[in-house]
Amino acid sequence: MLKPPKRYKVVLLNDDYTPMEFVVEVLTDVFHLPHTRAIAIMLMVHESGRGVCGVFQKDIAETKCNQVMLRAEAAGFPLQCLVEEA
Ligand code: NFA
Repeated sequence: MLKPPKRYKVVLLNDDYTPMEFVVEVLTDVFHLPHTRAIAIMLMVHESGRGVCGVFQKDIAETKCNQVMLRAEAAGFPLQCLVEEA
């Protein structure tokens, strides 16, 4: 029997240095979220310390997580994200 693939959350972590606008831009670009949704997730991460950007199959979750980290690193911000089993 074919079993459904496991699902993985991409979790964004808060920090004190990454600008809010940069986080919103990354969320809209990498996760193709509408601007309002990206703002809501950014604020949730800012206020609670972490937030889920989306749930995907493993390879897609890892690719998106890498894209977030690469963009943050290229811009010189300490934004972090991680993948965990949903
Ligand atoms: N806490 C950051 C600030 O005050 C904003 C931020 C939100 C950073 C979500 C990382 C994730 N500039």
